Amino acid sequence: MSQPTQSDATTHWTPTHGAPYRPVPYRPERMPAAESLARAAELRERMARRRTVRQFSADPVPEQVVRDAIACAATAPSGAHQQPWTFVLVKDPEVRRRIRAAAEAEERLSYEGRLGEEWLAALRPLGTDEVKPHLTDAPQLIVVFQQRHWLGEDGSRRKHYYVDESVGIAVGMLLSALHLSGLAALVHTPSPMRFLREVLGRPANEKAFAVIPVGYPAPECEVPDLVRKSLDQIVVEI
Ligand code: IYR
Repeated sequence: MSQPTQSDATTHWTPTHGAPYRPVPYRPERMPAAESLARAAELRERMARRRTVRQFSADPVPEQVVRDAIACAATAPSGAHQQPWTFVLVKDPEVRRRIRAAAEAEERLSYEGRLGEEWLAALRPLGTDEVKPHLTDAPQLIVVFQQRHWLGEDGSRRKHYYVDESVGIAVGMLLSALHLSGLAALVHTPSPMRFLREVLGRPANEKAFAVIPVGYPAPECEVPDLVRKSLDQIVVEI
């Protein structure tokens, strides 16, 4: 089959190579149980060391690590394999200043009362506030958009399914990939996020999902002393 051209890809994109169902064999080599156990234990330990970071060093990170992490995220399962996500890597310092100014303006209203007392009380032990230096200071900034529906270059629309779930899974995989590659990140959700589509010039079918600064923790970085729930508290075996 010939490769689709760019224009085919944007106007006639399909999640497989076209209907009807045409399965291909999948025969990954089975991992011996002992190796699975060892890997799982090691992974559990490494993942437990991931922390959300709000104070970043200005040191640059290898950009290919970020690209590879995004490529990992993009292997996520998605509703009808529609891959309803766009990852915008924001490098332009002026654009980042605009994002920070707009986010801090919204956050100020939120922290000054818009969130409500119950929500503000829930955040207090985490020490968050409306000042968001990471938006300009972290060496990399990824803005993740959900494609609420498909929009072809010719204006054609198609429904997307399970968009929240799909993009949530992809962002989880992105955070894991970044962490396991040695980088720190933060999932920041300025609210409301409408301004991001405008500032980043994204099309009408896209809705911002999260802003993710990426880098190394600053030497003076501190994090809240969090308690993670034990497996007993979160796993039910029936
Ligand atoms: N979006 C705000 C508030 C905030 C909300 C939750 I829920 C958090 O877990 C953390 C922060 C902010 O980014 O500060």
